[in-house]
Amino acid sequence: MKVAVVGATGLVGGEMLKVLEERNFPVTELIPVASEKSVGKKISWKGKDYTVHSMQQAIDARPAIAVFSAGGSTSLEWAPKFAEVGTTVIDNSSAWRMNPANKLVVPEVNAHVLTAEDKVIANPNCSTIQMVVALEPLHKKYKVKRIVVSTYQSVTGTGKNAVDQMMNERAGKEGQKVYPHQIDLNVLPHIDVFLDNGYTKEEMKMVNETKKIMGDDSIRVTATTVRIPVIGGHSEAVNVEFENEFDLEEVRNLLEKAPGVIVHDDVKAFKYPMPLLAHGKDEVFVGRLRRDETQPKTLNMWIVADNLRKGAATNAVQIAEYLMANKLINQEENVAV
Ligand code: 11C
Repeated sequence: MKVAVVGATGLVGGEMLKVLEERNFPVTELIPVASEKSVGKKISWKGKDYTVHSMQQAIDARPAIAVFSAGGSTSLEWAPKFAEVGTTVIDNSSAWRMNPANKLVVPEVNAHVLTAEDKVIANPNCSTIQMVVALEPLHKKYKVKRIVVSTYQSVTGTGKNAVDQMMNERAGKEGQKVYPHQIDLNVLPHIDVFLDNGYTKEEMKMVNETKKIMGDDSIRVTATTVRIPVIGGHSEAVNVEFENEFDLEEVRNLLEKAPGVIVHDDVKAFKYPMPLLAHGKDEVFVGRLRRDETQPKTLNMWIVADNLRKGAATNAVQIAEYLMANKLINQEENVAV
């Protein structure tokens, strides 16, 4: 099928192309889309060169699927125009996530909410995705009551310029700054903009998106999101209180059987998830499983995933795979001839 990758020259767009190739997604025609300054340039995919299209050229090609990683305002303007010609948009920005009419999907948790009428589907924030993948199997069994999460997020979540800032600082070079402070050899308790309630937008995404994806407004979430000078993925210390009592061995078994989760937990062998381990992988890694000894029915866990893969590109491609497998997209009329 025809697939448009909007924002193909960005960090997430690049990862999207890799994931489409690795998972052998049945792309008959790739339509890379980028900003006007890149239109007409070539990008290489699966050993072939493809011309970068403008938005309008991509719409005229009527792709079956368009995966967007081009920011909220671009998505607000252009996603509905793709939808009008029958394309299903899977959008990585926050633009549509909390709109009641748009589904917010992590396939391991709530793919079942998707229907053929969903033409603009939202891909959640990376730090939310990895947390809900690990919590869903435990929620089903013990019912999550309250989550206290602190994150340790990779600079790749900000984009290429942030990686450059960190590497320039590391090499003692001058360069463009995207953070208000040095990031290398530092930690910033600040991701996205500050809101009137004193939290950041990233923190409130974790609060609101978690409830929507898990389909349970009663789950209480409080978050502190932190940027650290790391590349491979986001890490999270999660303290989760359940409605019901749990058994630690059973928790481990549930997580071992859960789709998309790898339990990496043997402290005697210094085995715990780290960004270096998760980098380039599609799974969510879980470790440091232990009881909170200060409160009943409460578990501490450490969750790590590659934010550009499961946190963005992989999740979007998995949504596309689900739509395809369940015949929820216009595959026939858009097939290239
Ligand atoms: C970060 N989580 O690490 C952000 C990036 O809403 O999709 C992704 C922002 C979003 O900075």
